[in-house]
Amino acid sequence: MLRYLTSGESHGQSLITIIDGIPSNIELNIEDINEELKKRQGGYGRGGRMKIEKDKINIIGGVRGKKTLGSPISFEIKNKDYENWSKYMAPMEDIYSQEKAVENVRPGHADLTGCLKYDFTDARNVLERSSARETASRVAVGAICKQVLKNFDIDFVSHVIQIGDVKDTNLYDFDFIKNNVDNSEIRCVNHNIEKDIIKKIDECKKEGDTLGGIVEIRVKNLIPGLGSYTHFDKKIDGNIAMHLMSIQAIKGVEIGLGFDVASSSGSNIMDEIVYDENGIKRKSNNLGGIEGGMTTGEELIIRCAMKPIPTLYKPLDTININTLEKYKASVERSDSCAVPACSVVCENVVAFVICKFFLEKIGGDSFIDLKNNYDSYIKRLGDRGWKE
Ligand code: EPS
Repeated sequence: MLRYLTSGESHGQSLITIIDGIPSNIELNIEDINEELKKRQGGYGRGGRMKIEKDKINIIGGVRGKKTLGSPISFEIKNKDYENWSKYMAPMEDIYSQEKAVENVRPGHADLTGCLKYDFTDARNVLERSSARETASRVAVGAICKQVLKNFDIDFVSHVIQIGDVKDTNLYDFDFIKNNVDNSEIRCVNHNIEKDIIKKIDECKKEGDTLGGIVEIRVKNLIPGLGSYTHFDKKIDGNIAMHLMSIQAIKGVEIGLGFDVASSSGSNIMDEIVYDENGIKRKSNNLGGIEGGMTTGEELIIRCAMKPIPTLYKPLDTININTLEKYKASVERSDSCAVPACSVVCENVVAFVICKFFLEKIGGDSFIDLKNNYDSYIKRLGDRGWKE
């Protein structure tokens, strides 16, 4: 079973990750992993921290001579900012915790409930781990998973379709998004609305406020049958939603038409099935590539709504958690808009889930076993009328 664990605080020494279940003899390209990390750091609206960090993966175990060993892969992403924080964050030394204490808990962040639950008088103990800094680990995990799946032509892309109230309602081809998204500093492929969004982020930043938005993730060249209808926890849509909802600030996930399915009749929603020289296909893809908790082989279309970051330079009303007196919330360095970065995070989180279900369906301890099992499944599907 593919699984991973992450550890590390936002201003601690580093982020540590162990990923277990990647088969042996998968070639890894470190530049591609670092490129994903770089994309996560980018995007118009990011705060000061991204000027300090240059996230890079340092693989420690589970890989030899650029090939996976089939054993757990461990890696580290260093926090350069630790140099400025060691006297407040050192794990095993006396620290000056009071100087960086956060007592005026920020509405919308984990601060208040985290302090109550874990019995802290300083919300720094909470925010250091609840920070979206942790998503650097998740992106690197997804980037490794993508390198497994690229051997089977499974490809991923993500883009921003809404920031604040500026929305792009077009549905683009996968390749169009792939070819254009990295040229946009807000990861939005519609250049007509790009300027409006940048203006909106600038205005928001000036007011000390933050903006959320919606990102879309696409996966192409999938095979039918990842996931299962047979039990609730085997459904791939349920797993995708669970992993995406666990990303900091995500408040909604939809697949295909998503919430719009509710306002239309069944005959307008279901994707009719045809068989011709291209094999078994659907005439449309309203259900976003998943039926009965399984991939259909059509493109996966997923959207996520991100709330505005709760750390505001224009702080809201709150209380001091220790005195319970009324205060304005603590002001911490923050991003005015992290929606473009969020699209990179969501894409890589989906890559992990797809890889997990792919490995479960296809199986194999080594790349060659995986390849043989894949070919045999594709052949069997071919006998039933499905074509790649
Ligand atoms: C982040 C690092 C953080 C923030 C942001 C995401 O850096 P710092 O706290 O040092 O400014 O930029 O964190 C949050 C949005 C949050 O809510 O904590 C990163 O690496 O993505």
